[in-house]
Amino acid sequence: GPKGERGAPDVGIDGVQRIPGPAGPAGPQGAPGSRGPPGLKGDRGDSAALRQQMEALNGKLQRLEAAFSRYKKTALFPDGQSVGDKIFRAANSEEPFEDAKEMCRQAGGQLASPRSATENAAVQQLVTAHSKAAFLSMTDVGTEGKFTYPTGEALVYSNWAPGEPNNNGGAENCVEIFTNGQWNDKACGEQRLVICEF
Ligand code: MAN
Ligand code: CA
Ligand code: CA
Repeated sequence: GPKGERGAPDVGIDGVQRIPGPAGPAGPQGAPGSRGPPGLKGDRGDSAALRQQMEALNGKLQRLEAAFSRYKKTALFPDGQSVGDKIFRAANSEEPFEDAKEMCRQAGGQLASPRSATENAAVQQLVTAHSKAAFLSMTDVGTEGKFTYPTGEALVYSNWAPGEPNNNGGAENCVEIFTNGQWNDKACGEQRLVICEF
């Protein structure tokens, strides 16, 4: 409550004006005010809402990954092989090098270019399944004896059969891969199984 009022000036019994006394002490505390109107409904806490969204997304991702894993198997069967990010796929045809190269380019890929023993084994698997040697992408057309990828990059991996490459007859600038996984330089005009990589 508010302080008491200051006393009014007064005149004593002796007729002398007295100085007003000091303000009185604070009054007693007032009664509590009435209850206010209810506030707006509060949000669920941020972390709880985010957790629920994360759990829902995680469940969706799990189901998507499982479905994709099975989908990949059907897509790779029976003529595909996947190694890391790379997918090899055999076409059901045998062509001269330039035609084989064009087929893969048209499909958005390029001829098989195994850059490791693992990739080579994947290509070998397709060659074995078809019992037909396949062309790889590499040639020594630029400089005789120096095999490169289509970009001109030198080989980072090779698996030449013993005695190869021998440029037999002075005219072997393409590469075939045998069912045993080994490579031989071969005339580009020969027809070989087409295997592309994507
Ligand atoms: C033999 C070897 C190979 C060569 C072929 C050509 O197998 O000399 O290096 O590429 O003949 O048919
Ligand atoms: Ca050659
Ligand atoms: Ca050869």
